[in-house]
Amino acid sequence: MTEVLLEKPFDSVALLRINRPEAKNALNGEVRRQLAEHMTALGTDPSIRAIVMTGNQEAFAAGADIKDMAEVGAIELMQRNNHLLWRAIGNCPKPVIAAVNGYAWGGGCELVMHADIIVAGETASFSQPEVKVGIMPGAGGTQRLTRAVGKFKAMLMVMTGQAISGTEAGQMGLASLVVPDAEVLDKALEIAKTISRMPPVAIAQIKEVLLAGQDASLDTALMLERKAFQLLFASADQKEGMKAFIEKRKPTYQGK
Ligand code: CO8
Repeated sequence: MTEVLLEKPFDSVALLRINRPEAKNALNGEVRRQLAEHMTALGTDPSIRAIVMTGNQEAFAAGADIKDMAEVGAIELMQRNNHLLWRAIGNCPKPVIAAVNGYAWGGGCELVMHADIIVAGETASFSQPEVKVGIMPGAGGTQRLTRAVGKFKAMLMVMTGQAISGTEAGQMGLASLVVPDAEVLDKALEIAKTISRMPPVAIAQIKEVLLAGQDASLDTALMLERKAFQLLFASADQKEGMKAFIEKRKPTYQGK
């Protein structure tokens, strides 16, 4: 797999790099397939506790590959079943951190929004420019963006294709953290390392409940939270975490 490179910068942390620099990391079928395969494998690999996905300094990804879809028909597009590849990324049970430098446009911005935590460089560029090529976002750009920044900012971005900087993305709620461009990957890896030391069962429950709760009524979401909270008292890591606190020592979590 060369369109998406897998590295292990440290124990328990995987780094996925989109690797099509000649096309500004445009997401062709192969990139999406490889991303989905990696996410599926890493999602069930007990040795992995956090995943960072990134591109390069110029581009996280400048969109879906326009050359790959310029002549496609609606039925062929439907039969590509691309949503299954996107779903594999969105359904990854491990924490996913996007480290964003350069263009995160179109499908690239949508890919970023599949992550749980977004670290953006100050001069990164976020945009949903699909309307400029006669289409609209098709992998969550109208929905995840609206949930992140609200209706009015989302409408402005999606209807004009106007790009915003990483700094603006941070102010609007489209990034968890904004740092100087040169520090993006290190910061994302540092966050991944911190999370990788947390109890994995609790991290998995936090991710699942937070995401599922977004689409539920408040009462249902609070019930989901309560059940997951109670479930964690069946974990060895809860016993270890609280015992370690009382004994004034560092906990050792085993993911059990
Ligand atoms: N698709 C295909 N090729 C691309 C893309 C892309 N999205 N972006 C850049 N490239 C290619 C260029 O064609 C060029 O190739 P070549 O050297 O062969 O001419 C190479 O990358 C370098 O790009 P530029 O020379 O254009 O570089 P610049 O620095 O001048 O400009 C930009 C960079 C501003 C990012 C510019 O390349 C651009 O505007 N790209 C297109 C951005 C865009 O419109 N993205 C949205 C695409 S539509 C989409 O994402 C729909 C998502 C739906 C999700 C569901 C999918 C199935």
